[in-house]
Amino acid sequence: MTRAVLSLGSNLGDRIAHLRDAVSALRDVLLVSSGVYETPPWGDADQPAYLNAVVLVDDPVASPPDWLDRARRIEETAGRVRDPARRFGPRSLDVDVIAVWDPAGEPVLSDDPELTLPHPRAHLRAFVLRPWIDIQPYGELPGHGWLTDLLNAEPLAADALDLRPRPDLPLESTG
Ligand code: PH2
Ligand code: MG
Ligand code: MG
Repeated sequence: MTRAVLSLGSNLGDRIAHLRDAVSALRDVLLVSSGVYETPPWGDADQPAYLNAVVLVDDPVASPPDWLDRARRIEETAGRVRDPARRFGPRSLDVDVIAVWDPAGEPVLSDDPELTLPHPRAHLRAFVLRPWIDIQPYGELPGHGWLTDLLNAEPLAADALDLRPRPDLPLESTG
């Protein structure tokens, strides 16, 4: 059994539909999903604003690479086209594996370039940590400390001011 935190992002097409389709594709393993945030583009300013969210998932058999495969399949279903020249460029749907825990609840650490765990830039991204706090207020980013400490310190504290909660766009339908 592994538990994982996945980050969802979209800034092309019907952004909320892409995020909802991803959540729906994860229905069988979904424990909880965050609120949705409208976020300024990070890393490459010349692109539209994103919608971002985070989900906590759990699977009795999935290994860390299984989460990556699953994330990629969900991106492909959303029509994701990879532009090797724009690593941080616009995308219909991005599903990133942020952190994974083993059956004993220990964080999985990996420096494999295919799947580095935890995600090598998660500690720099308010658009990942802020939604994550929604669902795990006492959460820790393995190797970096409490989410709340990371988000309250610069440079993330300044970035967090620019995230706009979108309670009008719930990820899961309540009907
Ligand atoms: N993803 C990127 C690059 N920049 N900016 C925001 N706000 N949200 C993202 O999900 C994002 C980004 C590449 O993965
Ligand atoms: Mg990403
Ligand atoms: Mg990605």
